[in-house]
Amino acid sequence: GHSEELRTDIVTLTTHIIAEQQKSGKPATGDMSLLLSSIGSACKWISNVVRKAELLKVIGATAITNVQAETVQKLDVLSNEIFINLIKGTGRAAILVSEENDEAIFIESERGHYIVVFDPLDGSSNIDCGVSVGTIFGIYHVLDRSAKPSLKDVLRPGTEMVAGGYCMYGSSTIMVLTTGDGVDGFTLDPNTGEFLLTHQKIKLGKKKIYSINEGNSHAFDKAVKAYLDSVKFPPAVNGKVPAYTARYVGSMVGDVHRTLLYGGIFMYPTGKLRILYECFPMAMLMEQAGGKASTGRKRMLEVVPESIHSRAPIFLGTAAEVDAVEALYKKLD
Ligand code: AHM
Ligand code: MG
Repeated sequence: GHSEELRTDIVTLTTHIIAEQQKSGKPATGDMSLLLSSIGSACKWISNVVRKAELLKVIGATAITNVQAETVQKLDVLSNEIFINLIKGTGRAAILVSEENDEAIFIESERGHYIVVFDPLDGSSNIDCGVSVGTIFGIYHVLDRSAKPSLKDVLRPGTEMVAGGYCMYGSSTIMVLTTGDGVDGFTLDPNTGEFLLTHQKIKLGKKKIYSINEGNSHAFDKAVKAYLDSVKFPPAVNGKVPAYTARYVGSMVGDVHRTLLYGGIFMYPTGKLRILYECFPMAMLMEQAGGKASTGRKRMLEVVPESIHSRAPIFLGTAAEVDAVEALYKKLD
């Protein structure tokens, strides 16, 4: 039979980041490459704990109770510690903002010029039933390298983000990243422990899918209700009703990942999701993949968060769908 030749033209997350930096022609210190590659390492470790979680609960339970009735650490707390330690270890960050920490973390010694905002394990309410969860992150430069880092460096519009992405712990572990020149995806190869470039320059798919927690309908604005009606009850074309398909994982990375690859629109209109480390990175990815992201009333990336954990409504996906939502807001507000 025909045996497939082993490929040798391998592009890893790290080599890809370095190549992109060189291509951009900007003088680079390698700080950003180091940061992104440490985010990659953090995600591998988080992937590992996520994948062991169920087994540890069942098999590890007795072993753990023997050691002073200590409770098993929650996965989101564990993921947060992993992420923080790996980023701090690069010496390239000045401020860290995590969903898990009420206050921003200002790095005192070995400080660099970057700010990393992140949700170490988003969608963790899904973990006990094996549904995909993920890490979301964004990166800013500090405003002024010679000044002492402050919250002013963080409370900035998403248009100033220099990189954003997520890592999804799904049927495989996949890292999706933008540094402002398109979106690329890297799949974790469990054999070599490398993130390999598997999805080059992702462009939003074209399927008609809407994704929303409709249990919150009682709280939806008129515009959202009107939009939902329009996708569920479109006028018939040649005797067929071109209704959309509904998909809702309830895990932002899962819902955004599907939206990127297949197309459609993801909505969380009641303002649960956090601007800095949930909305901005996903909005940046969408725009870089040819889509849009909006609060319904304005471009998501132009929002300026009032505080590090501020929330906003979000609509993201295919440009035409997001435009339709915005038009309804203009009309019905
Ligand atoms: P979390 O940060 O507490 O995990 O909440 C964020 C998650 C998102 O992943 C997801 O889009 C949303 O909450 C789902 O919310 P709901 O369960 O209300 O539909
Ligand atoms: Mg979250």
